[in-house]
Amino acid sequence: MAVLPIIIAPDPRLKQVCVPIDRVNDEIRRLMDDMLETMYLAPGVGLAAPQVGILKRVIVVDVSKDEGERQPHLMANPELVWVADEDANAEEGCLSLPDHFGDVVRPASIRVRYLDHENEIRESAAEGLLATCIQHEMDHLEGILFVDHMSALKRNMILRKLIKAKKAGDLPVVESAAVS
Ligand code: GNR
Ligand code: NI
Repeated sequence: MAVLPIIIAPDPRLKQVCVPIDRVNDEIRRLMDDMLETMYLAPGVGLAAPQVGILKRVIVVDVSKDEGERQPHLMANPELVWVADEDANAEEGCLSLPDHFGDVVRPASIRVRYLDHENEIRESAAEGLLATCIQHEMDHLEGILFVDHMSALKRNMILRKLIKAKKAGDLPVVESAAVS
């Protein structure tokens, strides 16, 4: 497994709509495993492939608190097949917007259909932090960040601070893969 560099906003790679994968083959399984290792090290409770520069519809999530009892969810091509009428407001953070937080309203519970690590179609229900996190990761696959759900004033304040921090050398700047 490998730890991958995480892209910090603003960055055009975080604004792209990601492409579906054909099947979960060895390459995608390896990507999922690398993303999980990257997420645990960060540490974070979720990670989407575009955050490591891979514009494919792959996400990983683990909201378990106890390191001894990890509960990783590895998902390719996730789709919401049901959302509750009831909304929930939760404070969100993002590894691509380090040290910034904001409240986001989303459906309180969901059902999500996806391909798992073994390329099997699965469907899971989620509520609470797990539902929040899955929706946050699915947003990344559409090029949407949690700040896009906030006012333009708050969003631009955060993005300007990140630009400043990158210029000051306080945040990593991840290069695009070289074109060969
Ligand atoms: O680590 C993360 N924490 C978090 C907290 C509340 C709502 C969503 C998240 S996801 C975030 C990791 C991340 O950036 N995933 O894309
Ligand atoms: Ni995020």
